[in-house]
Parts: sequence; structure tokens; C-alpha cells
Amino acid sequence: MQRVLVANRGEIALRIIRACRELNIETIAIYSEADRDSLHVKYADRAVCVGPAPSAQSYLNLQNIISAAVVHGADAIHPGYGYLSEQPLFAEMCEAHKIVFVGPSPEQIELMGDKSRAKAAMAEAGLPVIPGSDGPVDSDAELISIADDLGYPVIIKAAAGGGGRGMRLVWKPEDLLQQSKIARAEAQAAFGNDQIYLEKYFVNPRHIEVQVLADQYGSVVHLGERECSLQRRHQKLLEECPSPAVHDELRVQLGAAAVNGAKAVGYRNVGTMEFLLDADGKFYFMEMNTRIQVEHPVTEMVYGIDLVKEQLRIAAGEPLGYDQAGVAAYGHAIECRITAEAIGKTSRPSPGTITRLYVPGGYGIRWDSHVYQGYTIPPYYDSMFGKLIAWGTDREEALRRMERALDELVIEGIETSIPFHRQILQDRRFRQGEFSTRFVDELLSEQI
Ligand code: MV4
Repeated sequence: MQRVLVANRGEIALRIIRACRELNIETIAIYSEADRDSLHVKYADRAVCVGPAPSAQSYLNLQNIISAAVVHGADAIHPGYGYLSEQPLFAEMCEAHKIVFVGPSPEQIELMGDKSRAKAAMAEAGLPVIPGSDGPVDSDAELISIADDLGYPVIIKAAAGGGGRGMRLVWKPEDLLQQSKIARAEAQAAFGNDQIYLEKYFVNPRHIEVQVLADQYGSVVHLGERECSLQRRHQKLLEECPSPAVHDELRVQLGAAAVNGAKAVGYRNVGTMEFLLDADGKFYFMEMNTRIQVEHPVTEMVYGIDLVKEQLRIAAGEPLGYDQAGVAAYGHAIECRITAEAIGKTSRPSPGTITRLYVPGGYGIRWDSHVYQGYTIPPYYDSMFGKLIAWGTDREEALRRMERALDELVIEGIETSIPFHRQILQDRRFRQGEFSTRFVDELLSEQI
């Protein structure tokens, strides 16, 4: 692999370019007209403008991106996260142009993109899955009978959804059919697919995900779990590795489940198995993500493995070269997603010019970002513009180090999530590791 086109923007584009540099791979950045000044454009060997500011015309423009790759002689495309990373059609187009897609096969993306089929495949592989319908639900009669069997509350999810998009909670039987109609209409509008499936709703679970790595020869290892319960409107705010709720024996079980699931579908690439963990320590498969994730650095810090380099090696056809006994965790890492918004009871986006920026450093600190002092954050994209990651020999040291780094981090000119991150870190329940997916909303509702 000699030349990689990075089909993404912002911090993840920069992250991929850095990995390529270390592997002596040339890089081609793509950018929209609103992103000319981003560091990912400056750090790449070449850069191609693929369209105007709106993502639909630039970062989602399959034709322009494939053309840029062909014209510039890229032998691979790394899609990052979001955008084209989980579009089977894009992976297929890469194949058709003899360009390596840094990810799994189009068939695997398609299978895991249908959340209902993915659950069935994982149940078949012997994983515990969230109790619910076996596959999509077609009729009202079926819906009513399955919901009655599960017991309320239930949750309706879009088969083509994922990541919290297209979900409807139903607390009582009277609301079921009305909610299912809304869910179908929303799914049709958002994904062009109105298939829905039903699950038992877990009221305050933890959201745990397991990192897997799989080569094309059938070797699969897991790199433990990440704690992802701290979310707001299904956007994660802070993640950690390991989870304070997962003990060694549970980790072995979670890891074995994730590895078995990946093996059962002949998976290749890095991947993430999402689980819900209930108060009794029982876990249930929810969905699988077939991309590198935003929060991958916490796993990298604890396991000492560069996941983006591994993706590139795997895509180039190299074998993993190590087994489960060859990976080991050391210490604890946490990530704060720094966004351009004021977070409170009423949150508001805050794009604009960063008039002052001091980034933290020192032992155990990592800052992944495409911004610099004087840079203007455009209003068109996701509000996350940086990730601050802190590692420590144990959770307490990682938390203290994160607080120290947040103190050092100075950002002026825009509002950011930093005050809210500090508040989370100061919370007694968070410090004790006692929290669930409800925590962030509770913290916000306690605010004056
Ligand atoms: C659930 C759930 C409880 N029960 N499904 C959210 C993200 C997407 N991957 C699925 N998600 C959830 N699915 C069942 N059957 C809880 C979540 C969930 C969540 C829900 C509300 C508020 C915050 C949440 C954070 C993580 C997961």
C-alpha cells in the first residue's frame, strides 16, 4: 500500500494521515470548500477539493471521491467514521475500481447495517442478544403479541437505524400502534427503509462496547471494553477503558462473545460489538459497528496498539501476527470529546473563530484535533473539534490527570463542552464508577 486517500475530515482525517506517515504511505486529503484551512488538508501530501460545504455535496459525494482516488492514483481509501464508512455501495465502488477499501467487505457492512439481521446472526453465533422480535415485525398483530410477551416498556428500533437514531420508547400497550406508525414513517424518511423491530427496554443499563481486530485469515482478538454510558442525545461525551463495571471474569466472557460473533461472520477489519449491561452484570448484544470509532484512542492507550495502523495492515492483506495471549491491558484511559457548544439544560452550538488556544501536554496526555489558534470552526459539520485523552496507571490517576489537562486547556472565542466535562469529573457518583446511561440527563436536570 503506497498511497491512501483519506475520505473524511477533521480530527479523524488527521489521525489517519499520522498513521500513514509512520507507515511511509503517501496521503491524499479530501476537503470541502468550508474546510480549506483544516490541519488535515495541510498535513496530507496532496489535497483535493471534492465539493461545496454541505456534506451531501462533498464528504458524501461518492463519485467525486472515487474520481479523486483514481486521478491521484490512490491504491486504498480509508473512510474514517461516519460519512461513507458504513455504506456498502461505497465499498463496492472501491472494489470495482480496484481500490482497497480499508474496512470489511460490502456484504459484512450490509449485514451489520441491518440491525435486525445483525442481531439474528449474533444469536445464531451463540451470543446473548437483547430479548425482542426475531427479525423485523411486519404486522400490527405481531407487534402487539410480541410486546405483550416481552412486557412493557418496549422499544421500537429502525432496522436501518443504529446509534440511537430512529428509536421509539413505548411504556404502555395503548401507545404501541401509534408509536410504531411514527417509527415507520421516521425510518422511511431517514433511511428509505421502514422496517422496524422490537426489544425489551432496559431502563438504566450501561452501554459497553468491545473492540475487536480481525484479519482476512480468520484470526480475531479483542482489546477489552469501553464504557460508553455517558451520552447526551446519543452523542457520547466521555468514554473510558476499561469500564469500572467490568471485572476480569466478565471481560473474558464479553471478549469471547465478541470474538465468536466476529468469527461467525468471517469479519475483517477493526470492529466494535455494542452490548447493554444490566444491573445484575448480564450482557446482551445490541449492534455491531464496522468502522474505526471516535473513542478508539482510550483502547490504544491501554493496550498499546495503534488501531488505525492495524486497519491499514489488515486491509493490505497482512496477518494480525499475534493472538489473544499476545495482547495485554495496562492502566486506565479516559476521553473527553471537546465540542463547540455550551452544554446545559438548554444547549446551543457555538461555531466561530478560536481566538486563543493552549493545548495541554505532559505524561499520559494526548490531544487529537485539526484546529489551531486563529482557526474558524465552520457551522456545517459535527460540533466535535478535539479529543482530549488521559492515561493513568489506574482510574484515579487517569481522572486526576484529565482534570489537570482540562485546567491547562485554554480555548477562547467559542463556547465549549469543557465546563460540563469538569462537572462530570467532579461528580461523586462518577468518581465511584456508579452511573448508567441515565447519568448525563440526571446531572443536567439537577442543574440550576
Ligand atoms: C437500548 C437501550 C435500552 N434498551 N435498547 C442507544 C444507542 C443505540 N446503540 C441503542 N441505544 C440504547 N438502546 C434497549 N432495548 C438503551 C440505549 C441507550 C440509551 C438510551 C437512552 C439514553 C441514553 C442511552 C445511552 C446508551 C444506550
